[in-house]
Amino acid sequence: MTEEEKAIQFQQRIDAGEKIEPRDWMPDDYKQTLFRQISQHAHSEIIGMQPEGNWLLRAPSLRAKKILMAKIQDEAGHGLYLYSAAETFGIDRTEMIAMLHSGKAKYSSIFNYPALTWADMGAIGWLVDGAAIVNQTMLAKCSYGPYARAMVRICKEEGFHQRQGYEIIANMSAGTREQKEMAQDALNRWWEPSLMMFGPHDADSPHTHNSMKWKIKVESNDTLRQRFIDRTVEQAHHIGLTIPDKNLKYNKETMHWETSPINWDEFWNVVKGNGPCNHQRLNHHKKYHQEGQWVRDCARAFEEKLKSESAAIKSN
Ligand code: FAQ
Repeated sequence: MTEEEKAIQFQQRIDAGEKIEPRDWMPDDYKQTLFRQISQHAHSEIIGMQPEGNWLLRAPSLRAKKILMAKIQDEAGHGLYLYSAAETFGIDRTEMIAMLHSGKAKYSSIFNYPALTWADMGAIGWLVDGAAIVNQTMLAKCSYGPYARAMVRICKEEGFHQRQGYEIIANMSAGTREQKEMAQDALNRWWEPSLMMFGPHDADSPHTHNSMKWKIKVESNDTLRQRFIDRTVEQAHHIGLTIPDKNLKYNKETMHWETSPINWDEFWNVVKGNGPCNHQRLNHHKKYHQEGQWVRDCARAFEEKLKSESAAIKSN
């Protein structure tokens, strides 16, 4: 088959809803788009452990600490599934981490904001994991098999993450005046950055057209953002919190909540590396990656030892 015929057949498989697997033929652009997105997603899960890790030793009860610990460990697991899915393109994790450290690979803008109080643990679970679920439930239908399968598993855990965050915020909202103020303050600070997680508007998103044609994304950035807004506004009202947007209004005709324009200058500034915590997050990752070198060396030496022992057994 010519390259052109292969491309036509590939698109027919996508249109028919078939999954593409690592050994199947696929266009280079499809590969590159997926590799960029999956590796960025993996880095986000790992860098995303930092804002919550910061609060582990200050959790207000043993129960809260155990839940937070389990959640952070889940995020590490998500990173591992996603690095494995990205490795199906023949680039190993060492290279992906080098790309993160050099600034060639991004991670989600949301993790460049500081977690200032315990209420932020609630806001991260409720809003950040809440946004992640909306996005990832869609990605579970993605055309690339390894990514779609990783997403199914991840979404199950994200459901628990969102609920534990909402529980923290709901309890604080129903608590003392100071606790309610902390919950409101966390919502004020995390609301707009959470809306930015979905990426630029569809009209300004360079990748959406091809990603939707290839069913990497089956819904657009704006559609998903609106779904998140509609869900979250109701959840905030239910526990007596106010969405920090003076232009928020319900449109009875469209049956959607309308919000103020998003500050895209801030978004691009954060994406370009100038957010409040970009340097801190990346330096932290570099430091502990370097300090963990001996663990990787031991694991590699052990693997070599096993290989040579099994070769010796086979030759006897
Ligand atoms: N941050 O054309 P589009 C989580 C970039 S996991 C930084 O719309 P696309 C769990 C984009 O890369 C959160 N960069 O791009 C958790 C592109 O840059 P490039 C992570 C962003 O890919 C919770 C350019 O802008 N989730 O939260 C962002 O079609 C708590 C143009 O954008 C995922 O990664 C952003 N927010 O759509 C963990 C989900 N948005 O390469 C720990 C998978 C856009 O041209 C604690 N990713 N950019 O230079 C996706 O679904 C997509 O990649 C989008 C962007 C929707 C993020």
